[in-house]
Amino acid sequence: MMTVNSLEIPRFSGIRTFMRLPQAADGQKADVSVIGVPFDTATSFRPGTRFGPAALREASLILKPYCPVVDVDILEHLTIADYGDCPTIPGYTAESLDKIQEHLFPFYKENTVPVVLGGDHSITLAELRAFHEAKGPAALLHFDAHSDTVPEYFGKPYNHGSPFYHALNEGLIIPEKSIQIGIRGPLYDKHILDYPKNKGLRIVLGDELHNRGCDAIIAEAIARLQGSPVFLTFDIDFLDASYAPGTGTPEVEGFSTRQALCMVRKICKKIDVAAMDLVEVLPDKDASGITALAGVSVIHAFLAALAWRKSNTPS
Ligand SMILES: [Mn+2]
Repeated sequence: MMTVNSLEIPRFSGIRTFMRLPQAADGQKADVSVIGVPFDTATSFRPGTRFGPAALREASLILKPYCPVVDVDILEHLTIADYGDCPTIPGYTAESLDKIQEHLFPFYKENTVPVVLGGDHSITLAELRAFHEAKGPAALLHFDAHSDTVPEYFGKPYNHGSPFYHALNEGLIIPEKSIQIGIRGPLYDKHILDYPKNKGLRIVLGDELHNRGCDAIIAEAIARLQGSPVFLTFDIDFLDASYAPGTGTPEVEGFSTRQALCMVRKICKKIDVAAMDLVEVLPDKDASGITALAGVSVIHAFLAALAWRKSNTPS
């Protein structure tokens, strides 16, 4: 599947699809399926991630297919198509989660790797439900400043701070094969992480990642995730607020874009990632576009690792 030749047609021209790749017609199959989920009703603080998919597509115009770090040409080994946006019902979280799950299910059922552009982090619960329905429980590789395991907000279950509480509760993820990386910032109380920890989820606090370094955590993540189908969810606020100001709940004491790309490339070369999402990009607060650029770069890092795996697997 060919992208537009940016040496002939300038990359700032044309209709915006992810990486200028073809917009897929119904029934068309690709190794990787890009789908936007423009939903931000479940945001606890500042809203606006409903415009995330559009901003990510715009930022992705700048991406090129060859990754020198991994030494792989993504489009040489993967067909990728943009399937447009998933329908949602603004203002109605539970109903939207059902709609998102229904819309995404065929992608998880097919032999394709869905890459979802968020949207607030509540959408990952719908993705994990669809994933579970199609493939069974997932091993979770989760980059975030927040654990997102709060049982309820304002007496209501669905919020962008609660998807992994429900994922654990509904058996959508295998806790002993899952890992959260980069969790930091002040919490509501001392015991708020007890539930996921007691379930067996590995939570790598941001402070631990800073102290032990990326390589130690990369090795631990690979050991934990290897041998299972993995769901990768990347909340852009894993990055420090200085690298990703355009997000709903930014946190300081975080990580650089370079550290994130390095971790994603190294981990994803060694594990079987069956689906990913990139959530919480908020364009209104992203004055210079660096957050969306960081977001699509994380996706590019993942695609490079996926292409590398394909090129190194004997067929
Ligand atoms: Mn999150």
